[in-house]
Amino acid sequence: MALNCGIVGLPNVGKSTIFSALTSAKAEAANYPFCTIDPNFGIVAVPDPRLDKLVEMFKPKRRVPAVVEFVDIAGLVKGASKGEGLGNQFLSHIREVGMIAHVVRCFDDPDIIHVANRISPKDDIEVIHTELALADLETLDKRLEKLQKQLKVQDSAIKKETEKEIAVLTKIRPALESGKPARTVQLDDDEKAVVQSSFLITMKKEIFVCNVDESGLAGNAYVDEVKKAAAEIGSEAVSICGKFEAELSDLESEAERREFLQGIGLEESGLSSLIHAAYRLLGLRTFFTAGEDECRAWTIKAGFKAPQAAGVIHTDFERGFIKAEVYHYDDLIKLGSELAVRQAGKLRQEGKEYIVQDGDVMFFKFNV
Ligand SMILES: Nc1nc2c(ncn2[C@@H]2O[C@H](COP(=O)(O)OP(=O)(O)OP(=O)(O)O)[C@@H](O)[C@H]2O)c(=O)[nH]1
Ligand SMILES: [Mg+2]
Repeated sequence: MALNCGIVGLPNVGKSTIFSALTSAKAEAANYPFCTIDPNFGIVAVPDPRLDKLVEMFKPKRRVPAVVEFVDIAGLVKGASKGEGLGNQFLSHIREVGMIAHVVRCFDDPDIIHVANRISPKDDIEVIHTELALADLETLDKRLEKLQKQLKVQDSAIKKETEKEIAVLTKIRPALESGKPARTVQLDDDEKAVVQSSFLITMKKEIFVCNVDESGLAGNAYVDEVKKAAAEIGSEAVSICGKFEAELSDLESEAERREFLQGIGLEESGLSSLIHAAYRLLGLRTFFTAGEDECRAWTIKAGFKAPQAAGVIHTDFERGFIKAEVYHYDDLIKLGSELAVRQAGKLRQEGKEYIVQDGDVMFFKFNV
């Protein structure tokens, strides 16, 4: 269940620059709006120093980090839902991502065209939110039309489900109509489960990415504006400077990267602050499997029980789950080796009801 993340924003704000810097893929970036037409897909390893430490201890043949997929699409302009610019047909490429990264221009440079001829993060964000809401309104209305037809069927169970979905969609509609994200509508868990299948983009969590230049990394007035907008919707904003990020990802060793970051007064890279924010907002957790063959990080949702976590590795593991042997990464570091963990009685046998914790090192016993 790798996390995937769709990048949206106005044209020419630096989406492809950031995408390339994050993924080391070379997406075309140029100083004209609508440079990107076909979507770019890229995969990055989730930076996790714990996995590096496990590799140091187990010296496995393979090191497999968790990954995040990014999708970079064409920019949206005001009126995109009515066909302005390239329209919003490209949104179909991000309908099924787990999260939205909304890139906002937070740098001054008279040479780089801004489609509205002014730099105003607040207005830019509003334009994108309106266009996404209108795109969702279109999706929602199509769905409603289909559901209305479905109401005519005789099967009472289907009819009941259909009525339920119509009720939820009708509840969401006014928000979209006024340009607000669907996620601003209060829904209970039942209702949320109903809309999941209709792929509303504005139901997804959204993180703002401030595209800053070197001087903006320490913060600037534009970044403050974005942070305020993020706080209003219970989200977060991270700053990324494409140039720094690209240089950083070219460095070979962890020590070099740390030195580079310290040199500019940062604790972590833009990539890792973005991924950490995403894990926080989406409630994602990491567990590990570690041995001589392979050390690997796995992504799960908070609250996953042991069999569900096993299912992320292989469906057979979930189906035939017997038990899990578990210890915590922190105990391994404290005690120095797996053997020491065992001897200290910190390796536990856990059953079907065990809720996997972030940093657990797990070994599953199963039978199929
Ligand atoms: N000065 C400056 N220029 C930047 C920065 N980030 C991106 N640019 C430039 O802005 C222009 C647009 O960047 P892109 O990455 O192509 O923008 P985009 O959002 O993908 O644009 P579309 O695909 O057209 O929607 C390019 O010329 C970049 O080099 C920055 O932080 N500072
Ligand atoms: Mg682009």
